Amino acid sequence: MTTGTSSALDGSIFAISPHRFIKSSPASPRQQSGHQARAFSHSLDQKLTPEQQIAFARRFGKLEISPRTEFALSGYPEILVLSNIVENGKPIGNADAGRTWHTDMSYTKTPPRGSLLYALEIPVENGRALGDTVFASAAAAFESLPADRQASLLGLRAIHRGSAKKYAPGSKLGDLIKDIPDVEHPVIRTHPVTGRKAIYVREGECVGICAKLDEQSLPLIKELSDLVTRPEFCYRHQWRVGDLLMWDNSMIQHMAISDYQLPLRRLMHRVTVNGTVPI
Ligand SMILES: O=C(O)CCC(=O)C(=O)O
Ligand SMILES: [Fe+2]
Repeated sequence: MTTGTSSALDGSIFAISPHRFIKSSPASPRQQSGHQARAFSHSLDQKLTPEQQIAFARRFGKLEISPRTEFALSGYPEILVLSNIVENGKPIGNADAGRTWHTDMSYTKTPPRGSLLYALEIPVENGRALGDTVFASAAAAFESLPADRQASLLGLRAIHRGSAKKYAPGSKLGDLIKDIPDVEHPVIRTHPVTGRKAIYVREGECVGICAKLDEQSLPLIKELSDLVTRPEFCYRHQWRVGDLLMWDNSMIQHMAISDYQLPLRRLMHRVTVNGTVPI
């Protein structure tokens, strides 16, 4: 596991200061794929207004409006608040987002292309930040397989089921997505801009492989899921206030670590960029 540098991810996630970009023209396809080529993570010590985060995210495509409207930032339906903070007896954000390994909303026909998460408050205990996020390169995992094994996976399709996801008890998102019909996506996904290939299945969200019996597909889903999250493909981000991380959902899986609770507060603003049908 890499901590403090994101080299394990080979550029499918990056931390950046949008201030340099916001005023310029929309990102070209080449710039848009440029973030595939490098990754870095250091304290950016920046302040972003909701307008600036939204303007920056728009450079990469149209923005999603979350179904969890009760946790949208007031006046900004594009911003989803992730937080454990309770004000006047009411949670101000989604407190349990992403607690298991996943790629965002793979249970939809057009899962988001990328997500931009901005840290406003980070829990700290004994000088150490808590509430890290771990990212795994599903592309590096695929590339680690021998060529014949890679070839055997191309062309397979997996069934993704929203209701199969594990949510914290009482989670409203679980209720919202429980009736979404199953969707099929390729087991090996190709990046729409760079052509890079990555494993796009996750145990607990994929319930089968098309045209295969459960006895074959479930062990395959487990094997590929375990491969993606091997320590050598992971990067664990220890957040600092002001960090903005953007990741590419087609190439990355991630998980939020739940190792803090009130009175330690965590507050994040998340913006999601629309995606296309996975190929
Ligand atoms: O809060 C986090 O660290 C990540 C939550 C998550 O999975 C997401 O924003 O997509
Ligand atoms: Fe997520």
